Amino acid sequence: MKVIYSDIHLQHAPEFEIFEEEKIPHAEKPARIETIVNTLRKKDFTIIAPTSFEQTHINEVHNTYFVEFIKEKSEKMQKEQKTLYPSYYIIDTYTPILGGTYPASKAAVDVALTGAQLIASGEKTVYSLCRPPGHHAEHAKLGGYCYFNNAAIAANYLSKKGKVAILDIDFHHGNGTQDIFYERDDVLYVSIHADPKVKFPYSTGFSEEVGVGKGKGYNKNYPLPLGITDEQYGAILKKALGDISAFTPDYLVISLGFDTYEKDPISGFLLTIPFYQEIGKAIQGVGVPTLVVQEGGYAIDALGSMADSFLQGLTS
Ligand code: SP5
Ligand code: ZN
Repeated sequence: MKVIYSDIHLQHAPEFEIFEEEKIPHAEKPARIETIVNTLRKKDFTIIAPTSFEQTHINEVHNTYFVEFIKEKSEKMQKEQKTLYPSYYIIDTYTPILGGTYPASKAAVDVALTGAQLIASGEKTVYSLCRPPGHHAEHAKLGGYCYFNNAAIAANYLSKKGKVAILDIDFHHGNGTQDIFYERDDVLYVSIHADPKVKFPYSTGFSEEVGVGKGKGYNKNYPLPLGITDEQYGAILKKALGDISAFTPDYLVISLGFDTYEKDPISGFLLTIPFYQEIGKAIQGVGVPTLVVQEGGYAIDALGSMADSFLQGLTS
């Protein structure tokens, strides 16, 4: 199985996020992806560098001025060797722009699109090791450690070749992906996540959000209370995969977060490492070509084992 990885992500290394005026160490660290790729290198995976795609793929999903904003602010920070905590085009105070942010975010999009291209040309499963993550990035807003929405850009690319379902199993609701596809019926978005009443992104991810216009019925949220166990999660995953099968997609995009893990430092579910294999197996059971896009997951020491467990299930 092919794994797409670019070391350009290392250029984006924010030191702090701001939580209610307090500067705290940034959870979204370069070591996250390094530990996963190093684990997979020791196993039977082919690690491939991405090819560079035109920026038009980003502009089909994001507002042009927003894309320019990230690029220009990042170039400015590169020159001044500073960090910007933006005041607009943003939903929170966790997502600073640094000199390396644009190159890393563009490379993450290339990692996702290279995976999508392989899936479109007949590959059954591909794992795109994107960093920074993407699912909180909306049409014209960054946030939640996300700049460009890698999974949404890949799904939009695949939507030109067939029907696409996105399953988002990050701990947090993918407000960005929901926003981007909310009025579309050719891309189904299904998300399992923590109750937004208690966890980020707070303002979206409720079950009443079902899409609008012709997109009505093509957005499905499963918000769950904190403390969810493997067994409880498995039951909800089965329902979510049922929604996806009923849609009869040609392609499946997984927004994969490992922040559902019991020891994740910022989250609150109780999933165990062996259970990721069961998740992979259940997804494999849908029988649709699948692009896996990395999102969150912050328990750095366990990320390699989680990825290994998940991929064993996915390729079983
Ligand atoms: C991609 C992804 O998983 N983004 C998640 C962003 C959520 N960030 C939440 C940060 C919460 C910080 N909590 C600090 C509590 C201090 N008392
Ligand atoms: Zn998350």
